[in-house]
Amino acid sequence: MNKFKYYFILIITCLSLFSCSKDDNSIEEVPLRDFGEQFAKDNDSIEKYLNNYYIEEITDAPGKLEDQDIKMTKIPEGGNQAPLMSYLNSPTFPKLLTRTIKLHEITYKLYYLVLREGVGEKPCDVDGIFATYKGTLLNETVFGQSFDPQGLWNLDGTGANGVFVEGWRQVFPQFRTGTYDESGNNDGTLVYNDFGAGVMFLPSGLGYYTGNSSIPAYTPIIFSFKLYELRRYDQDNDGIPSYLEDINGDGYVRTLPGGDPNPDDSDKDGVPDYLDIDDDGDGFTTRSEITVNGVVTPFATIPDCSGDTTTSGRKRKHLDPSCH
Ligand SMILES: [Ca+2]
Ligand SMILES: [Ca+2]
Ligand SMILES: [Ca+2]
Ligand SMILES: [Ca+2]
Repeated sequence: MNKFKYYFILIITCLSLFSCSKDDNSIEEVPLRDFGEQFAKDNDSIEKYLNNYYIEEITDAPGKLEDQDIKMTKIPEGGNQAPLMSYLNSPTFPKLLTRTIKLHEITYKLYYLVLREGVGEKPCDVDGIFATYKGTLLNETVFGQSFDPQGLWNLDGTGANGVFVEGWRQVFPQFRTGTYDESGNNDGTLVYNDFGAGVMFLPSGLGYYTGNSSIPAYTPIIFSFKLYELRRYDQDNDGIPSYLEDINGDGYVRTLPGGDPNPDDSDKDGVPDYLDIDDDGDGFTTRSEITVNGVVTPFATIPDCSGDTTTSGRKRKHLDPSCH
């Protein structure tokens, strides 16, 4: 039943993406640019930026909202400041890292700068995150920002604050949340410390490919960001939070269009575990397999077929099609 729902949602999504151009016959439809060619251009622009800009300042202000603000500035003519690119794979922070992503039938390279990793938990790519950000174009134009540490963004794209920027879903799982002191500052705001903070440099294919009201089409973008807290979701309501349906434990559970087969689809039916109400495809829903006397067993103590609830790495019964 849920699989049909999943496909139905996909169909609705496709329709809503393309419906705008259909009513207007006077405008000729422009085909999308080739993802590979556009990525090559964007990557050149981003690498040029990384070679021509330096870190002028990282604000060190523990407990304050401006903590870990970063100012990146163009290296002046003849200047000897260390360019951002010089932090590539640095053993110490800040460090510039890359991630490869198979999507749109091509392989993207994504650069991101880690100012601080954070000390708490890592979100997976369909969790909710409490984060602030500042978005700029490579020419330093600010196109958007949010300063509210209690602003919730849903990486799965649902809700009013659903995230549709692929780069966010790729980068945030590499960072951790921080700590907060609920007794707060004198003005009632919470005191946040040791949160993850960084900067992502996104080719347009991982940002807003065809643009939006404030970003021109086919434009690479930069987000500096801070990750304060997260909210776990159970998208398929099977009693197991989605981050625990991440079979290979890499922080990513989604299937990317034009990417690799999803390792987190236990029964290989095309619906990843986090959206599949019957993960092992044995005809018994996951929720029914892990419910005892009306109570859903917490993930930590879901037994394997023999009743073992403690051995790490055991095949939990909801993932064992020979057992239900
Ligand atoms: Ca689930
Ligand atoms: Ca995974
Ligand atoms: Ca499946
Ligand atoms: Ca099952």
